[in-house]
Amino acid sequence: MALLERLQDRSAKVGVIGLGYVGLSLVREFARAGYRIIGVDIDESKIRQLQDGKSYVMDVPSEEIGKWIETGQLEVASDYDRVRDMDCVSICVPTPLRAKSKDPDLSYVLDAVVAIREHLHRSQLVILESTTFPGTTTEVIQPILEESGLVAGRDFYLAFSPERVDPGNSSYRTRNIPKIVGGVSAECVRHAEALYENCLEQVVAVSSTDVAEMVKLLENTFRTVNIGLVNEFALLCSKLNIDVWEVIEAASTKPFGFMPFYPGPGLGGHCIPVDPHYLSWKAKVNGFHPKLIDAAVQVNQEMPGHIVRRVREVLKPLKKELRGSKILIVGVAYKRNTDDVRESPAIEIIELLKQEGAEVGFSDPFVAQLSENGTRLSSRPLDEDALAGADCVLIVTDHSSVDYELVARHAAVVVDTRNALKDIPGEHIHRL
Ligand code: SAJ
Repeated sequence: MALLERLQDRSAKVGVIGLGYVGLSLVREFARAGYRIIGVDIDESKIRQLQDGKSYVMDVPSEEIGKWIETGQLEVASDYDRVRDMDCVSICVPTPLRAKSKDPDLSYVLDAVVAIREHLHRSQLVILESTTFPGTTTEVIQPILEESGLVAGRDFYLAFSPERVDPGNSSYRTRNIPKIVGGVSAECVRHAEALYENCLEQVVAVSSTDVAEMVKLLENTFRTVNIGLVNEFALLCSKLNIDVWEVIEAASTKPFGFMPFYPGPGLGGHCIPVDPHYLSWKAKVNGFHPKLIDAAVQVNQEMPGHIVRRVREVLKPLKKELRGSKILIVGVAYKRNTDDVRESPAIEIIELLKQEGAEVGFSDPFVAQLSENGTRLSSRPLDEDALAGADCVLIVTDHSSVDYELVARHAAVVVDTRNALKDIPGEHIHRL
């Protein structure tokens, strides 16, 4: 039976490469739609946890994983051989940046694609979901897969569909986030649509993989640039002694043409600080210099340094220097109510404070340990001792569960980078 029919009647065996927060969220929707799934991840510990019915992703419950494994609906493996049994393969591996050059690092994608090539078979559907620069699917992946002798659009199907998972967002899950799909040919799009239409509420086909790749970059670069704008506003407002938070709140009353963003200690996560670099890199290799995007990236990158200067400023009237001062950081995750510390600005802020000779500790209800420059810091309980024992309390992430009244009551001085203490008065509270 043709793949299209097997996708439509859900008898097709779907594969997911990369079982992180994106891959596992996709597995969940495939499972709910009734597909049989083969999940592959090179991290053996992930495979073991899944086989034991344990989840390591906040949004995918262990009970569901246990049920899929028990019923045999989900099989997981750490080797790519299982690709040969897949009718379609969704690639959900990381696309980070190279540490030094900040250039795109497609090594995880290339490893997966080279492995898939070894097992690629006729009428298989391959879909890349990882965020990347426009041209990746047709200029990088397609040639590698066609080294198998099979031709995309004729012998197998090749598409790009950007992941839009927002970890911890209970209103928008993979199922009800519209799914963008672009293909190497009309047939490729058609097959990718048939797969997703069975498990997601809305599928939006675009005219090419380049467009689909660019859609995701626009979405996230839009955020980076607007966060950069509001961070610059914060720096300007503090020069003019204007409360930027009040300005944003009042501007938000405009019912059209405005979308609030909020200043902060810098950009964290695996998307927003990364994606604009993928775009910039592609632009520059094509002789285009994205001035505005680069400027916004720079503003955001300078925020950790600004926060450290702010701490130094508030200690001065107390005749204290950073050197020898005890700084307690409240919240180190990259954004509120998540345990993810990837690219968190807190890490750079800790490094900078330590370079100035400060003694730094942290308290985060979601993060038990943090490794920074090779040393491991453990989260302290947020209690009166910890707060009163610090020369300055620095709020970097505004988790909802933190008792901010307690912080304001016992801290000698607070630098609040998230307006977490917005309704709490106090001369000792200093906002961005
Ligand atoms: N941030 C600010 N000010 C803001 C918003 C965010 O400083 O006004 C900071 C956050 O603290 C964080 C970083 O920017 O450090 C990124 O925050 P984010 O809210 O953009 O959250 P992410 O990184 O989880 O972005 C994801 C993205 N989802 C995908 O790429 C699939 C993004 O497209 C979503 O719009 C975003 O979640 C979301 O809306 O939550």
